[in-house]
Amino acid sequence: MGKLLALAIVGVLGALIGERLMGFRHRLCASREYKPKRLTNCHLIKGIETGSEDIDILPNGLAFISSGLKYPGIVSLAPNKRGEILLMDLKEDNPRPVELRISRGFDLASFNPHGISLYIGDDDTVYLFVVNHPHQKSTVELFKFVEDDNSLVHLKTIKHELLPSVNDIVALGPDSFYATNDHYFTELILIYLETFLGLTWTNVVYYSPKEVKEVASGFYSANGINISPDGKYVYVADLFGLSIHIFEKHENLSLTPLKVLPVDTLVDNISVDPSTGDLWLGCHPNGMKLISHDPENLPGSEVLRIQGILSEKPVVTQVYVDDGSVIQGCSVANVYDNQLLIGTVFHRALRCEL
Ligand SMILES: [Ca+2]
Ligand SMILES: [Ca+2]
Repeated sequence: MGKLLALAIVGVLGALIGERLMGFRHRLCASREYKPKRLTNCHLIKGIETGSEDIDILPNGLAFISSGLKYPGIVSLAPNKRGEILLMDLKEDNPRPVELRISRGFDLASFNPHGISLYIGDDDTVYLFVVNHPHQKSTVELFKFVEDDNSLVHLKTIKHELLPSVNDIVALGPDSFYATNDHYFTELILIYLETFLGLTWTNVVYYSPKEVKEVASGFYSANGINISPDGKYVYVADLFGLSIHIFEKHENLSLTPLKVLPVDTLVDNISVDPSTGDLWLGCHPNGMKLISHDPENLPGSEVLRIQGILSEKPVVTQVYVDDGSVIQGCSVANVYDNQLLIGTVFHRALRCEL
């Protein structure tokens, strides 16, 4: 009888693990095969070799790029090099990225920048919010951009218990934002367990110096976040949920879920074209390749454009796909005029003419 019971327990456990494994593989699009779809006029951006995780662009064509992310479970091509914020003027004929100098007193040695967001104040001051992971913790750094000097003045570091594992942010004011947490746990072993089991415990948090509160929850892994040009809707990428969540934003900063748009890929950051309201998504077409990083089977890149996101039938267009031979691990796509910038978690960056 004892043996029978043991056998039954082993059988049930085996079935449970098998079921979780199937779900895990599905959420990573582990079996997905894809063919490259190239644009005719693309060039690798010189000087970016070790990541361009997030890109935000000012209305005057200045693009800010976060580079050098070290993220648990993802390869880094320069593990001992600190991160940096690069600036590129997209109005130039042949734009080149330059590193922005950061004011004294900021701990540059442990700078590990991730998601970013720009905000233009009433007096035209440009604020740059940067998710940072010094020593694998999560903070949000607030900077003021000084254009004459190609520099960032550090204003403050924001830490909060509701911001334990921040991936991306969207600025709402000179010191307020929505942030996504991409994991519930902060210890590596528990992060792996949470991901494998498919727990939907991650969230979106509103932060201001006066109030901090959770405004949305129930994501497998909340990643990119952005806002519509009129400021009325908020878009959140659920990386392992293979979907975009659309929320209505209210005056008291709470969010109401409107709908979920499934996409067959792992969406990382979301950019919004300020003139059309179109969404540009940097995506990982096969998450298993991203985490395994096998040189024989490189992680690919995919860029999607969504038109009419609020309509009954949004149009989803696959704009660019690469098998990793050009760029690996695409995390962001952003547009300015007829230029498309494609950034990656740990690899190069591409500039294409549309
Ligand atoms: Ca961002
Ligand atoms: Ca991200």
